[in-house]
Amino acid sequence: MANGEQSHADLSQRAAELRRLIDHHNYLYYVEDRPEISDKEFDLLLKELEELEAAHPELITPDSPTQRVGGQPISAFKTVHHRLPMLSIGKAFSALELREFDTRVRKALGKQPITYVVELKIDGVAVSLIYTDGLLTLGATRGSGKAGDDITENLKTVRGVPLRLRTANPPAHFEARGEVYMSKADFARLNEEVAARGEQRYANPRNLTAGSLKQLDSRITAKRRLRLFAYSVGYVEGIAIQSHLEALELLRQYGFPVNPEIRSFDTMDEVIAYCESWAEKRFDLPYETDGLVIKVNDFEQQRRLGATNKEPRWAVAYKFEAEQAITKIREIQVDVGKDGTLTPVALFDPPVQLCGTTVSRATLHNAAQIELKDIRVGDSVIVVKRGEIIPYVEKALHDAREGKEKVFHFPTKCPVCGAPAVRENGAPSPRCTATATCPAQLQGRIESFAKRERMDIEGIGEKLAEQLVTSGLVKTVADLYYLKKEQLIGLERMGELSAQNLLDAIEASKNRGLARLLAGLSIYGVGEGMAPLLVQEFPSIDALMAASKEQLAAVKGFGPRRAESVYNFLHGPGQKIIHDLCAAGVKMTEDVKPKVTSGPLAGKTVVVTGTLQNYSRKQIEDVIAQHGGKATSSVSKKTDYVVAGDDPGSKLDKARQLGIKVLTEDEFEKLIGVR
Ligand code: 3BD
Repeated sequence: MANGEQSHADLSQRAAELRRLIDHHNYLYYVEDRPEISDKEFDLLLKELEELEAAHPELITPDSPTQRVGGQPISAFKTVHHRLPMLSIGKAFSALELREFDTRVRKALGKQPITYVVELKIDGVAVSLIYTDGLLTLGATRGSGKAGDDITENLKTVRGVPLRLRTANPPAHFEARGEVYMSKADFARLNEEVAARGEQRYANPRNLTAGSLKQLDSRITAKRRLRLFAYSVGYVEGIAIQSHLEALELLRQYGFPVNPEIRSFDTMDEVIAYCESWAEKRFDLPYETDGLVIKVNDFEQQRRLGATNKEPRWAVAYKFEAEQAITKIREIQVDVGKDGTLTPVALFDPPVQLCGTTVSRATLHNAAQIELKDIRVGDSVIVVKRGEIIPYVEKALHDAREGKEKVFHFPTKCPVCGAPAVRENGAPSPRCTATATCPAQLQGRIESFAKRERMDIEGIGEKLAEQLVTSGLVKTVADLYYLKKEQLIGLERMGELSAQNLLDAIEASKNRGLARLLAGLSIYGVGEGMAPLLVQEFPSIDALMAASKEQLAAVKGFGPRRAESVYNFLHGPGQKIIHDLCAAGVKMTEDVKPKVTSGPLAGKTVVVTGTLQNYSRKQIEDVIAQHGGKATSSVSKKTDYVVAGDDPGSKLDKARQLGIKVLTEDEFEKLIGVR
């Protein structure tokens, strides 16, 4: 071999060594918080690996630390549906409310001992990280909790996010959940840079974190020095975890940064003392927190407590005191919503700082509230904000009046279209009567139609909805489906490519099904909650049009008012809209699954554990449902069958303990008659 030249095997070994060293030092820095080498030495290792891989691209591995910063920017984020919803958390604003939580928990669990785990609530952005056979394969935002954006490339740039789990035998599927955040110091430095470029400063680290994760070019995200604290485990296959403390320990072992201030206690008194100990200390932390999260440790207890459709009953977020400020109302502006409701908004002079954000306006809710609180233009007012909750005007300081304050006369005409605004008997605010033509209402309806939970038309937000209305291109939501590329290109800041993307997104929305379509039509009383109930009974638009008011009123959760509203829409202004949507090819039916009430699994609860040969998890759950059964995730006395595949988890042991019938995949198929 020539001088200085190394064999390929040597190079490959060096690359592996460098990867190991870099991962190790990353781990020491971001997880253990005790670096052993300087940033400079670290950069040298990274640079050596980069050069080695540049010269020998065949040495690159998907989990190489050089792969954290990806290649080309992408044009849009894909939507990711979370396998298990990312729930939100109920809030407690005082020690009293924490005690009420404790009482509810103890009442539900009987006289069992309870261990609570208490964590700082990091003020960042919640994300999900999915590892397949140990390798990071998907990273997503929490989004609505049901579905978020695929931001894998951006999350790879977050230091401390392991690209591969630190274990020799990783589970087949592992989902970590955590909060991405930015340190106060990094925030201050980046904000300086932003200001130096003449751009608007960010109000707080959370906004800058959220903005960084929304970048389509991960090279920008990489410069933002984002960090992560993992706080729980989502969907996993191939391992059994019994408690939250075990989950945190596992996350730590797998190489995730877990917050060091987490403690556990057996009494609410101790929990409260720990929470209160952070009231002032939190300002000394290197990152921002907005409270603490208290969780029941034991998973079996968590399961028994369960969750509402929004939040688990086994966790609560303790929020630090709300912040207040005094300012003056310079003006009261009136906004018009999608259903025509006029909403008064106070504009403040000067704007005030609350919970790290600048507040220059706040809703006054409705005309009735202004009267009740006797709020006048020019009044000094107390503005309150609690964490992420929208700021509001608590009260006017009547004693501070100087005599120049003016009583606010609510408009009797819509401030946007000039049509009469009428306050019906008992209504808190007037409504604009030009339902079909008022541009503000139309804009609101378009935005609402395009929302992710409804027709999910990417690209239509406040700005574009406004442009579509003011340009006259869209007069009902049905017009969206008749837009032409040339018309769109005429709009401000709309190029050929974005016009095509928009048309593609609109085209793709045609198949969302009747329930989401109905939820998108801004029919009073019909949203995401009610629309599925309606289509369960009337799974096509023809069936719905043929329904009488009485039949509609009989739908679960409906009643005469909602029925009247649906009926009047369908046989009034909705008629043409539906006709146009239909003619454009928008799907007008819903594939509702009929309820199976007979069959070998009718009324039976089935738990699946391990990997099956012929079915994915989703498929087996569907098959169980098709045969009248209910698939659940954990084994209890109520379980009728456990189907065990390869590598079954602790559920199998539990089933045996409880004497529950265990089936092999073959036996299961025989039972349902497919073999
Ligand atoms: C944190 C839900 C549960 C697993 C649901 C109990 C609501 C943001 O440090 N635990 C934490 C933190 C957040 C959490 C849970 N533990 N949920 C947690 C959390 N230590 N910040 N969150 N989230 C995450 C949310 N995000 C945006 C909009 C609405 N809710």
